[in-house]
Amino acid sequence: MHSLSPDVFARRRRRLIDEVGEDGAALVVGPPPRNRSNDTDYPYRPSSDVLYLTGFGEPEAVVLLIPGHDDGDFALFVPDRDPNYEQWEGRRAGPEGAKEKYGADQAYNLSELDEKLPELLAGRSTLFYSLGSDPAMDRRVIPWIRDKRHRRNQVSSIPGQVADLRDLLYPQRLVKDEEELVLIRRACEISSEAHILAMKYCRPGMYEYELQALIEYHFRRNGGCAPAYNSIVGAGDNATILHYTDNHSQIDPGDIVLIDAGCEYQYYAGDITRSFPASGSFTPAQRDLYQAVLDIQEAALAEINGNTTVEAIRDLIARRMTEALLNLGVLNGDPEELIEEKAFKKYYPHGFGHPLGVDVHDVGHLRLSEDDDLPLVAGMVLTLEPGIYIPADDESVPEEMRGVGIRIEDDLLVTPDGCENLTQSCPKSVEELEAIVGTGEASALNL
Ligand SMILES: [Mn+2]
Repeated sequence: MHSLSPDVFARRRRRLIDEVGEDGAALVVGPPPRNRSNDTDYPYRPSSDVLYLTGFGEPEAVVLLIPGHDDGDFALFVPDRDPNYEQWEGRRAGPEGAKEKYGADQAYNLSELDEKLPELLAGRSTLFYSLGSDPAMDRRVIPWIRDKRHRRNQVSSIPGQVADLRDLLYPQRLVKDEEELVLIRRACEISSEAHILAMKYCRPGMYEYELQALIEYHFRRNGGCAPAYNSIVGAGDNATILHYTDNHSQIDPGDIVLIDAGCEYQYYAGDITRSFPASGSFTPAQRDLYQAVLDIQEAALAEINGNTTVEAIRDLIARRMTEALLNLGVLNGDPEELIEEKAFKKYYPHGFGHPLGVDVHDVGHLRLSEDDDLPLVAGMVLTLEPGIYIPADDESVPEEMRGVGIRIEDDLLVTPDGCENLTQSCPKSVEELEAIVGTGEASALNL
């Protein structure tokens, strides 16, 4: 099992501390556990920003970076130790553990937060905080700021302005360091193996959730914390629903099965989509649609490098997608007009990808879609995932193509001159898919 060394977190905090400067402070607040039903919670997933800066995984942790503070830059507030809680629910690090294991210069119990925070913020003019990212956190933080503003008349040493922490932290999170790339590579590898398992053991007559179970079994068995997002296993026209997660239909022999699933390994996400024929062979119409998506994906992949932009890739895909839909008889009309109108959006309504990292849609606001005109930079990891989805009831499309959904998604590390496909090992050519689907020894899994 890999994990990040304390040095990695210290380096990340140092970069942020240098940007915040001695006039400011940075505050990151982890969310509380979320209730699932009655007295049962969802498994706790720490805030990605807390994880990125500390690796600390307990609920409601508060990270405070106070550059140049006499007692050290890095203060961590952690849940109070409580023998009763720990007997029932699990171990807690407490302030001592926060110092020893997580490198905090100053560590406090969460119960000390309201008393300690004003003290630690004294003399700072700007508080960097991600206001609006989580309403529950804001409800907690806004009163601090409001109270401080009230008290400002008497105590001039309390921060009077709030700046957006995301402007400093997200550009940093977007470009991956060598240590985290090790974890991302492993997340991608486990994800790829899981897709191969699903391909091998797919049989018409199975239920979608059986393939989901195989995939998630493989994730967990290899040390994955969880699926990085809800696994999508859609057969037939379920594949045309972009975020289909019911996964409870039976798979018919003529179906294309679309699986979009990725492993979260040490809090880093993999994200792969494959679409394959349940029976092991494509119909001619399915094959034409599939090959069209694959050609577009490979054309775009060849253009991704550290010297291009999101806009250039998006334009290339818009053009290629329009041409492909015309060739397939799905769209009709003048190519230039159709591109101008974005007519392809009816059949390919999403962006071509997104950055990948601690979050599956990494660093919040970026989707590489619509109006983003972001330069691609070496060290970014992003997905490339064109698709074509033909609604079952679309009578303007040749009948044999209706109710087919295809998406092909790989995870790419941008390099100065090109990109490295981190999910290369997951089969995607027509020949590879037809050769592998259904070849698993049924007795091995008691199918
Ligand atoms: Mn994706």
